[in-house]
Amino acid sequence: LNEDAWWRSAVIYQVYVRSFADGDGDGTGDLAGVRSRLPYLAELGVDALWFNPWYLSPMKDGGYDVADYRAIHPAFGTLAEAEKLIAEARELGIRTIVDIVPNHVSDQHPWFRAALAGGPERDLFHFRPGRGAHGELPPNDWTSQFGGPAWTRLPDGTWYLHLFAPEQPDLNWAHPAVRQEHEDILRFWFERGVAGVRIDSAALPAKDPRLPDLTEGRAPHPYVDRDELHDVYRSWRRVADEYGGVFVGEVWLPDSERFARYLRPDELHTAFNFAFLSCPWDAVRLRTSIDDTLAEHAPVDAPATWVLCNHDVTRTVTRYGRADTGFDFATKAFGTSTDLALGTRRARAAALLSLALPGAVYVYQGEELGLPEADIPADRIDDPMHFRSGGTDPGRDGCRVPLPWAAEEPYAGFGSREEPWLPQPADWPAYAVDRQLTDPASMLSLYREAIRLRPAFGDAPLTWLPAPDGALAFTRAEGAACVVNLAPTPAELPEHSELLLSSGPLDDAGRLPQDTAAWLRA
Ligand code: TEU
Repeated sequence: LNEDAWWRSAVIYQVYVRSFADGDGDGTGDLAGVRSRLPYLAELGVDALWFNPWYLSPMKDGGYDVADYRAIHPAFGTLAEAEKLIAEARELGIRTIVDIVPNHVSDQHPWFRAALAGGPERDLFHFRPGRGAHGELPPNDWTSQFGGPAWTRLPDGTWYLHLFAPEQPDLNWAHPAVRQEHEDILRFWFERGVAGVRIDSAALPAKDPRLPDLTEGRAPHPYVDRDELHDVYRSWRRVADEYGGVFVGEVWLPDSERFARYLRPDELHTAFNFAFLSCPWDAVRLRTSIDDTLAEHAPVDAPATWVLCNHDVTRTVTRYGRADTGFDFATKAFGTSTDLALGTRRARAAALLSLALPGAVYVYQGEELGLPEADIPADRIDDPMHFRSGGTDPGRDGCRVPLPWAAEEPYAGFGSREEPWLPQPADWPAYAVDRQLTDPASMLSLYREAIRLRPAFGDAPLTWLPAPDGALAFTRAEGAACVVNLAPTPAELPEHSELLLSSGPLDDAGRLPQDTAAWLRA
């Protein structure tokens, strides 16, 4: 495959810096921690690292509230250190992707502070008078993604728009200075050697200037997927092309045709495909999801991407381990319980499935360790989603817990001298990297083997093979095939094929048991 097209089939590892590794022992992960673990990432075999926002930030939303897009958060390190990290990773063959947040800034960003002081920077945001006799009601009926109204009132009586937390005021993308600034920010990071940019909330930045009520129900939507965005991303693409940089958009859209409109030779190279996050563990549904994804990408010649989890969703082994327990007469409710052994088996099979599909695969830190979702004690929750939902949503901290590196060390080897910013569950040492490295049956060993063997699938398209009910089988280049069995009946493997890797043991008759995947070569 052409070097320039590395992103078409890359394995991209997502680093949530705050929880990856603590280099200076203060309880928060940092760039020193990442640098010290680069050999681990190289041995895992990943092609690129995507860093969640590592910029200066009051951390009201895990860094998605950016106060300065050109400065590294002091708890993480310095800009010079980031440059070193980018160069050191590149020497190991690993590219870097940074996370740009165009929809909003922190309320501590100099622009918003100047706007609050009454400067012309007000035009860079959405300030409006309220409704009601005394302006005491929000300007419209929009709600925040984290719950509650999307508006906050200032002491002077005006309101400002925030689709997320109040500390994340939305930018006015109709203003030329906003566009100019973001193109400069892209240049700033491409100049520092980054190979790509993730675009946060990529379908949200443009707003209907009338800011109409949602209940007006008029199309197009006043803030989701507006046509103006395509012009913005076309000018971003011209910047990226100067540096050979690539984009991955976080484009949450239910309509696949609207989604594909972002994937153009003159717009975004790729976008996250979140379909597996909501797809049940069912052979027919998975196959349909894969076919739909491939079909929506084919006409625009963009590679598909595959995502099993990220920093916003319940960890994979927990999600796949949720078995509906039916009606519970004690609580008079339909309950769900989590069977982690089942979830882990399925997550292992899902890993082999994703890594065999055509396109790029994202691996979220800890996914390769099979970490479950953690329960966070109420008094330690950090995520604004929890607070803004009035406490009904547990928030996203359960998938953001500091990683276990060494079973025998304090805080499972995360590197902290004091308790890390989020507490680790008591069984975290059992998942530690050092334990898993010496266990050929561990999740980490499976990911390492799978990433090493993945080139066997080449860059050829997928062809489905006949498979028993409840199983999936497909082949790609040079006769490499993947079989996943979701059914209780063991599946026969194709004759005369060599087993490259399986997510669990075969049965005594050499068949593939339930919730197991295998890679084969004819
Ligand atoms: O998420 C965008 C987004 O749409 C979220 O509301 C997402 O649906 C939710 O987190 C799912 O649980 C991005 C980031 O990934 C997220 O971490 C940020 O909080 C958000 O943008 C605001 O920048």
